[in-house]
Amino acid sequence: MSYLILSVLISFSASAQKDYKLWLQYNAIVNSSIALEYKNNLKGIVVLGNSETIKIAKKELETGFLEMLGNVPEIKTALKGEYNLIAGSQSNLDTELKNSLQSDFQKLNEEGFIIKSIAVKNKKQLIITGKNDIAVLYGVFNFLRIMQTNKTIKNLNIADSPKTNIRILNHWDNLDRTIERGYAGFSLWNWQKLPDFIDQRYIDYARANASVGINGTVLTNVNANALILTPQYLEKVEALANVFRPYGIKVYLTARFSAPIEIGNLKTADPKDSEVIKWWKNKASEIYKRIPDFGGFLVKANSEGQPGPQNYGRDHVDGANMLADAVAPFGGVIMWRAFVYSEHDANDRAKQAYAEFEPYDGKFKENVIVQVKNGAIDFQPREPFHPLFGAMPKTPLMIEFQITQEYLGFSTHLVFLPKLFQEVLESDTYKKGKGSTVAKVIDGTLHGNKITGIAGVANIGNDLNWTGHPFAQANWYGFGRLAWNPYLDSETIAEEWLKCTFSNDENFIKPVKNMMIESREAVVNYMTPLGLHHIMDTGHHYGPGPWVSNLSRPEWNPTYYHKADKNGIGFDRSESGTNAILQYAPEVKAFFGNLETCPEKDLLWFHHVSWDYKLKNGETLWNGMALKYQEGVNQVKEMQQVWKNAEKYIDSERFKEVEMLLEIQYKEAKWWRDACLLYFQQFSGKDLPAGVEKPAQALDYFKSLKFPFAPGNG
Ligand code: GCW
Repeated sequence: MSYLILSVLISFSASAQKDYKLWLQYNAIVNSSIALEYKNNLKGIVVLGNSETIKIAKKELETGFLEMLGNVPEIKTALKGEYNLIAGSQSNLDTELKNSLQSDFQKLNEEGFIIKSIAVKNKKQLIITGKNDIAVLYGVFNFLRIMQTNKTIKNLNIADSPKTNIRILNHWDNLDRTIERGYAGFSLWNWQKLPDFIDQRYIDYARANASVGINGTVLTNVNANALILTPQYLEKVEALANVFRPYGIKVYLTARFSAPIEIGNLKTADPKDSEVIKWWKNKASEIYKRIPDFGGFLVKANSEGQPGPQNYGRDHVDGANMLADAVAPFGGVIMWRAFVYSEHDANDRAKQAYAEFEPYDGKFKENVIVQVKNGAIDFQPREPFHPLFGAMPKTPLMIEFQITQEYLGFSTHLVFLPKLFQEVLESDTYKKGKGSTVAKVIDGTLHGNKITGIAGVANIGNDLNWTGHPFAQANWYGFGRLAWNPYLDSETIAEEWLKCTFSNDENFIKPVKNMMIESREAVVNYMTPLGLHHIMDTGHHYGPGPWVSNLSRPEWNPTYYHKADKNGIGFDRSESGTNAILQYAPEVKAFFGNLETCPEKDLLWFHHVSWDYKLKNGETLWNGMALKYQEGVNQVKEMQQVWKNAEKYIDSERFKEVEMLLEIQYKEAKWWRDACLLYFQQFSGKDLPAGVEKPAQALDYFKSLKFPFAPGNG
């Protein structure tokens, strides 16, 4: 092999490995004083216990030290001398250590950890502990993050517990390995080779999740296939569960409501039918025999054509409670989705989930948690928070975010989603007075719920870099961090991620972090500014399609959402319109309902206003909207510049990937701007204001674009 080919191959694989390694790069620490501090203060490692989980923790520490500092401290089997890193769970600590940490342990829940500099018999040590081995593993990953971000370890005193119980990825993965709304290749789950072939990817996936505290995974699409519940598949699920278990990750499945008919030979799936009840009970015990820590079921029922209890004249409570009874003896939960709307309901789609679910408050069994999307329509670049948050005080609600970018440019556009997630989590529902934030609803503190959770629709596939776009890894990472602590600031998350993924160099971090933070507003600006929503093209949802009006269901048409006409644009959800604002607390209703107080970022979500409506900056709505579209385009251009300047700080492969993707994003931002403005201009009848570039093509051109094989669209 020639030298050239060889070196190309080597550099390719080295670089591809970087992409694959996500935020666990463990780059050598270049700051010599920090490196020295670690070396001087950590001369030995004592790992207590010998479970699979503890072995993983130990290996992780060894890898981390070796890669970041060039060598591993002495591995000791018992505590001797000083400057040791001790890692082990409470029950494995000696009495003296246990006693000295008593008050710290009191602060922890089952999954929380302590990282603390302590003195034992006057000897300095650093301890990582928790109530069980999984908690220790979380502590180890946290410690390695401290190392990766080059923080000092002088006087560490951390006691950190996750604020939610169920921190879960929802994979919309089909059994044929296609992924609904997946843009990073095919499903990781190789059903054909399971259970005997364990792909290294499963292990790496579990490790990555554990490193950010994710503790659950729903393997299958909510548009469910009953076959996953047959023995043939359960055997495969069991194999995955065995891989994930030592990483603290529970497996869940989607339950197709009609499964008793499809795979159980019953005539009905009526949740009140005794045969059906028995079938699910047996199915649950069959699953738990294989997977004793099986998490439970996620169910999409009577939504977008999925079967459900309503097919038998029953309601969501009947359906959820029947399944809840089946898994309750084994400690399982039912995550029942509130994503419902009907084409037979002339009501504003944004009102339907609340209208249907709010009356069910207090009626679900204890082990049911209702899963509610962050907004009332569908994972748009921006939506006001879902009115169900805070409205069901007697029912645990979990939030569902979409990490995969169905409506935000697939895996082609760089959009840092934790900024979006944070905006929702911080929103104040006012349901129990000021400060009743969505975060407090879902972490259970507002209403004192026992089960709590956050779900994220995964953006992971079998692409080399897992998520299609190198920066989409940050959305997986950030989701995990916010699931652990919904009060984290997205800037903190961006900074951590950048340091762990690329470099600690401040000259790199500062501008690139700003770029990430800005990226969310950029996508809103060039797709759906000022509260516009759901104007994406049909079916695949890629690119603009504000003109689409021919779909069978009215609420699938973009024209339903923007309601542009000669007089103006926007969906009137105020008192003069559908009065959807009535579903919010009075303070919020007043705030959104009044043009004076409604934030302009939500304006067209709640109001239909004239093209001449005066915005706060003095511009007319038409001019302001056009300028927003232009601003979005300009922001992407700036992102490109920031990235160019970052070239010298990182490897060339990831630099190039992102550079090419940003070029596409820039092209497509212009596409969005031009297509939307040309279309809306037909109604406004006004010229584009100064500062907005003239469209390069006519409207018909944009309308003619078709994407027959767009990914993720079934
Ligand atoms: O946003 C819509 C998507 C569907 C998805 C559905 C849901 C899994 O377009 O692809 O189906 O939401 O969340 O159930």
